[in-house]
Amino acid sequence: MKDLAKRFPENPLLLPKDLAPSSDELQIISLLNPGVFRFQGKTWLVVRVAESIAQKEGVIFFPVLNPIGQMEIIEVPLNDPDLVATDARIVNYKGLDYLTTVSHLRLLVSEDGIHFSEPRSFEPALFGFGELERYGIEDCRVSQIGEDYFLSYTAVSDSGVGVGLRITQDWRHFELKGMILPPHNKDVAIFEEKINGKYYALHRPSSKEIGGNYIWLSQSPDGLHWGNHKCLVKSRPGLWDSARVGAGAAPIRTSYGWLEIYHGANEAHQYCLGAFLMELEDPSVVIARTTEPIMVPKENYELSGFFGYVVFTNGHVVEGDRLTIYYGAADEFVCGAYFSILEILGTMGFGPQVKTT
Ligand code: MAN
Repeated sequence: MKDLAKRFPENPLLLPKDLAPSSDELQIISLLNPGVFRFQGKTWLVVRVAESIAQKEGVIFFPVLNPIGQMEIIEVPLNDPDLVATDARIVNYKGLDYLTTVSHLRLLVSEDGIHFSEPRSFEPALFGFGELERYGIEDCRVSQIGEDYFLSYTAVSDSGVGVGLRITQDWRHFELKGMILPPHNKDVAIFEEKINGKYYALHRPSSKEIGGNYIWLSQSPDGLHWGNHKCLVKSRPGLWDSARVGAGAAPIRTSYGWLEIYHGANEAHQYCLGAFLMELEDPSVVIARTTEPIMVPKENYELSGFFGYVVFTNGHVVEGDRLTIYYGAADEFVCGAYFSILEILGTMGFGPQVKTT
């Protein structure tokens, strides 16, 4: 298995202790899965900050936002027969699902793409707002279309997991567009250009009975209302992406097609990265897909943490052939890695190194 990623020697770039929690009684459990954008000549991250309350022996606490956006803590004895707590990320109590952490999004800025700090005079944090974001907002993708930055993120509540959208031009004022795709859906990557006058997005609805966790494509006249959905990329039995697949950040335009870096996981919840290529004029046509992953967890900070054996990306910067991805490692740390776009295309049989006779 060939791992094409050149990890930053400075990894992990961000650890939970590097930021202050959003209030005194909370602690940051994880910093992960940043959206990425360029603005005013600098590299910016929209990092997911997952918080909880300090745990004490014999009980489990889980946080939820109340209708006016304040954090409330639910406390349950660990030996309560109505509690099912077998996954670090999610618990079930009296038949209802809860997250063990609540996430908000934090803006960080860097001159060199390696050392990040909180910016002055910008909205530093974005929190869940309203009924459909009571369990927080997560895994934001940032797509720049003209002057507008589209923030598509996972909105979690007791009603389910859907996709929220906010739009900004200046990173100070945000228009809240509400839920653009209802539960169960996440991993929305909006293309940064219109194609034949239409907006396009990759998304990941899930079905518990028939179907699975597949990547879909949809179209929109305005970036808000999405239709003409098509199922594009499925999980593959017996391979590294056998249980779920989901889009990373906005597809990258190359002369061979739209290149998408995606995550895939197997039944043991081990997350790797792969790539696929869509036709430029009609992205509903998938031209190629990597058989092997292009990045596999292997460093200590990817193998153990809040949820080990995870590399997950939803943000990148493209400069010529160099693709810099920022990624969540072990669901706890923010890291960076470089790829050569031509090398990724080469593993799918495209690029200048392919001889045509
Ligand atoms: C999964 C994981 C969690 C996340 C929830 C809700 O369980 O990705 O990290 O909080 O889904 O999106």
